[in-house]
Amino acid sequence: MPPESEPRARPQHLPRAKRPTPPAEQQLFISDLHLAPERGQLTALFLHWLQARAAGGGALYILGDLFDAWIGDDDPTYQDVEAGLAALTAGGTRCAVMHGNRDFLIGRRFARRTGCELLREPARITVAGEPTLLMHGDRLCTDDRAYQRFRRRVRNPVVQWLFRRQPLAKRRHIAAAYRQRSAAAMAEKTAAIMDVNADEVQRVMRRHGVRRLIHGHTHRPADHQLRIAGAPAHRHVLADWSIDGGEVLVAGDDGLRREPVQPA
Ligand code: LP5
Ligand code: MN
Repeated sequence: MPPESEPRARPQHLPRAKRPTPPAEQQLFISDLHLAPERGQLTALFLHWLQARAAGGGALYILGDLFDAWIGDDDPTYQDVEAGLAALTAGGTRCAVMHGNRDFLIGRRFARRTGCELLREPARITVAGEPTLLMHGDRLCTDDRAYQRFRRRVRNPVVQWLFRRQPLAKRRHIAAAYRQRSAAAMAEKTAAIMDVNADEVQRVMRRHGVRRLIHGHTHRPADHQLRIAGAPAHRHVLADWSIDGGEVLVAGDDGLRREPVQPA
């Protein structure tokens, strides 16, 4: 579901943002920005938001698909984004990045350059005083058998090793071919198949002993109430971003709330 392309913007020319910074204990959760070189306005929106809202303390959790396609840490395409993240972490905000189904090749060199921590999925952390599980969300879509087969294939370390050995141009070409095949396959799938499987959600939450789950991937932002072993539980689905804006899930002293991200 990529947003339409648009002229390239130059984020480094943005006016300096004011900094009404969050208190240190706030945790910010985002996912599915799908940043791409042809979507410069979206990159500009994100970089501005990093300075104006995320900076100054607390923790930012990026739960997958920050990038539309990550083909290796040696790709210079996203240097502007890396610089923005490096400035954020240098300023004292912690930033954790989880792999999504588009950027699972993000590696240690990216982490070193940006000061971000790579967060293994699923990650169990404390949010608003409660044990909470963080995931990208694609693993929960177990009804989408064709995708799960594709996932096993591209997560295979040997396949990844072979892919990384290819020149950048060839990797770009392969990623574009995957995208094209995937878009064609998705056009044939029902919305229900591409959503999370309710039994899998229950199984994962029980296994990790949590009653709160935060994930992205499905682009269906909502706060779901469910019951686990008879007790109330919550599944928070993060929103995807576009040039028209985005959304952040904010956890602070007052619990969880959604905050819009609007273009200037
Ligand atoms: O992300 P989204 O929402 O668009 O779609 C996903 C699923 N699609 C994917 C595929 C990615 O979009 C491809 C981009 C990868 C970029 C990274 C490059 C690094 C490659 C490294 C290799 C080691 O994840 C989609 C789900 C959907 O979410 C909802 O959950 O349905 O899954 C599919 O559509 C998969 C298809 O069902 C099967 C695709 C078969 C592709 C076959 C490969 C063709 C070989 C081409 C040759 C070179
Ligand atoms: Mn995804």
